[in-house]
Amino acid sequence: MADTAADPSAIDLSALESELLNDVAKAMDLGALDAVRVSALGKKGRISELMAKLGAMPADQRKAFGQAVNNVKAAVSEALDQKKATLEVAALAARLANEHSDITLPVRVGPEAQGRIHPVSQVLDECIEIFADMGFKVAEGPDIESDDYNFTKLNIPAEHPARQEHDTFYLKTKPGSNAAPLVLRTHTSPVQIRTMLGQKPPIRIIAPGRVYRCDSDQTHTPMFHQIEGLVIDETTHMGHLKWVLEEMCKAFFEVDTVTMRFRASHFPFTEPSMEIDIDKGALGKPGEWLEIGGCGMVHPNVLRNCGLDPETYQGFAFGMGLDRMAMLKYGIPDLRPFFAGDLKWLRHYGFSILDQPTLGGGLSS
Ligand code: 2U9
Repeated sequence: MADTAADPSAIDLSALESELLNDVAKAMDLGALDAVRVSALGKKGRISELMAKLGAMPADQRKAFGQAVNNVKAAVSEALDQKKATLEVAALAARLANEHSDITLPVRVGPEAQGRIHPVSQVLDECIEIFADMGFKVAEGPDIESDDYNFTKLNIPAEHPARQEHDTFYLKTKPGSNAAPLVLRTHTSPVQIRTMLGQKPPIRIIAPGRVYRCDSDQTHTPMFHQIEGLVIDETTHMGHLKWVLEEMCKAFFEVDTVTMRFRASHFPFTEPSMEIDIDKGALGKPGEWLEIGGCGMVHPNVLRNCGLDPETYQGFAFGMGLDRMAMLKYGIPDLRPFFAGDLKWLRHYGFSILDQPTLGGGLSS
């Protein structure tokens, strides 16, 4: 037998080629094929080792033998490439036959579905939807107000006892200044004052927003939310006021009928003034009265203070606490967690951002 280690030209190249081509043909998957490639063409592969020995051969043999090894290498490389392409097509066909996507699976929950709308925002959105349907526009104003807009123009002059009842937060004035101090608004009524000063009737607005009173216990927080409404026209009367509030309560509590009681009261900015009670039947407990806000016909002095002649114009106003409305509608027992930023509470009492309240689609569904 020829010593191929000492004389590589003695090797039977055509037998080696057949052997390697046979190995390629037998490889059943891409892993097995790669093992054949490494055994033939890898660094220590059989063809690579023959190539490495070329340098040590006598020059007259080197060219012909090198050529012959290259032919084997080319044949094996081509067979490897072809087989690889065939196996890749087969592997893809097998994946397509076995793997499938279930397009009926629910969408994975993303951040937009995990976020929660605070009950106060939900109730505000519900109120805006209800009042917009009755033709009201939303009006807004600053949280820091002048004493004039928050009190004086609303028929609450300096020294009026109602100022004490409002537990007002006053902002510091410059030392030596005798200008009236600014206040954190104690109600959203200054928004209606600004509206009346800025536009002629007919006026039909709601004014929702934060209000501040220096008061805190189980049922009061120093900041809370109100929604107030104002309608000014030439013939607007108490019948309109009662109808608007009744429609509002039916839509808000999502019931067909609601029994209401307008109890005589007193506010400086309305005359006559009333407190609004509803029968708890709307909440499933008939026979008990529940106070939900106050209302009245706008006081002639307030109209005059805003440049409107009370002989020509009249109208009504009302006010309700949004936090209290959220507690009533959604059975939330305590006011304090409204402002605690507790995610566990928000996950329990909050609303999906994907469910926008609409009158047609349901306010709270
Ligand atoms: C103007 C004229 C009149 C708004 C009104 C009430 C009665 C009222 C309370 C409800 C619950 C405040 O949050 S609460 O404690 N509000 O009882 N508010 S009439 O009257 C106005 C407003 C603006 C120019």
